[in-house]
Amino acid sequence: DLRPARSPRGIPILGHAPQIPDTNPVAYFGELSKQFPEGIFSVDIAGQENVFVFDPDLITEVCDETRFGKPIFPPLSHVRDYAGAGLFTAADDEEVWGMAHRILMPAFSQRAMKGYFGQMLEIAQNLVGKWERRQGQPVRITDDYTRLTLDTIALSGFGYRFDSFSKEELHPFLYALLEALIESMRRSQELPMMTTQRKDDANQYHQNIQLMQELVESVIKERRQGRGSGEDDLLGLMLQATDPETGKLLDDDNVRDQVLTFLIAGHETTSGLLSFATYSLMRNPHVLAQAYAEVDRMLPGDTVPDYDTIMKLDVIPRILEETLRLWAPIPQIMKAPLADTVIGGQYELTQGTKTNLLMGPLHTHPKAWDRPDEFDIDRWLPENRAQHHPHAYKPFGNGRRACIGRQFALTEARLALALVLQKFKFSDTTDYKMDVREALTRKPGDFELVVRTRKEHE
Ligand code: MNH
Repeated sequence: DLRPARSPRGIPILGHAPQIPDTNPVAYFGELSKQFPEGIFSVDIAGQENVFVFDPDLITEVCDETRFGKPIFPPLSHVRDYAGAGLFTAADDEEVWGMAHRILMPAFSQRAMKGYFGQMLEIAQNLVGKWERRQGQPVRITDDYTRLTLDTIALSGFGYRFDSFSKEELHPFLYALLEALIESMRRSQELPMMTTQRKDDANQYHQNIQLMQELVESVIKERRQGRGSGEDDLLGLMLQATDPETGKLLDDDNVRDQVLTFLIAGHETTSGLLSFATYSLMRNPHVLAQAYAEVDRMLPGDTVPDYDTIMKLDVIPRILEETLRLWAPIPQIMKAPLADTVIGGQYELTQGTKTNLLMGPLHTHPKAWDRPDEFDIDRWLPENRAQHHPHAYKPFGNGRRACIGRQFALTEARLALALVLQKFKFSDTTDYKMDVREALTRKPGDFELVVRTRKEHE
């Protein structure tokens, strides 16, 4: 028999919106999920039905691309205010999505990763240099990983240098982005008339968007004026490659949208991954010891890592996979049924219903994971991996709208973690308590550790 998904108790007329906190709403939905062992619930947000799903078998149905697509609703429709019709925020049926996807895929092949390796290494060495100079001092870990990932995507994707490690302050682009993301989230939780009343916030929002777009203009201008235009990096493809299907080039507006999209999507999440991985290693000394042993075996002394060695690592990739399970930097993605449908044989979803996948509850669902809260990298040994539920792990999303930058992120993160562990020891002198900050993606807030080079203390 058919039934609607259950809802938490709400206030009539206003729905559940008043209970949803402005900060860390996804963490709140994760808490709510504990009241719904059936793995699905429904919440009214600003007058709209939102279904949340986290049972792996229900997720299996939602991941069926013949039945569900990626809709562009708030907050993503607000992110379009700056990312436009870039890959992340384009609708499934927008022609530019398919064009950009086909044009940019070659830039994310495994072979392409080898081509970016030199630039990834250069920036990772900048991080190491900074931490060597900070010997014995507390370091803002997440900020420095953000410098690393922003500089890496800008250099390898666009030949553009932020030089973040030569500056005390984070680049203004990052403050503008953070504020814009928070404003996009906030707008998605209120009625439009509330947004209209917040005039100062709207002004600030437009200034932030302008700052980001001006930066993008200068990235593109530098390429158009400067060095040879035959580059086969992301920007080279965006400016020169024709779509094999339509034979068309991306237009200038779309190139701008893509550059901003990649500057955002290409750094936020990887910085979160590295931060949560470092945190997890501090909390799991036996895993940290395995990681040091691997690095000392594969990269003894001051050996400079090369691409082939990084691809042969085993412990570090499993640390990253387990980190993405417990701390997925994108904690929620949205799908919607293409037509009225029923999932789990009983839950009716009408066409277009906002259907949110909750990564935290999915990635710790007892149906799919033993000792779900334990950080256990042996889950990712080949023999154990084969036993996993096929749809209980979605840190990179699903189907054709899954992350195009997955290999890029994993290559960059493997290299950075390997280099950092080759050089440094950390001590958690302030006994850091995890303080997750959500701004579409999530990262640890105010995460500081004292860094010391390993040589002098062994
Ligand atoms: Mn990434 C889409 C997670 C790194 C560029 N990315 C997605 C989605 C998830 C995701 C989840 C699907 C979103 C949705 O369904 O709405 N991405 C990650 C994680 C990391 C990551 C966890 C790092 C760890 N992503 C990167 C990097 C780049 C990148 C690095 C670029 C170099 N991601 C994208 C783009 C999309 C995307 C572009 C949109 C793809 C599409 O819809 O065509």
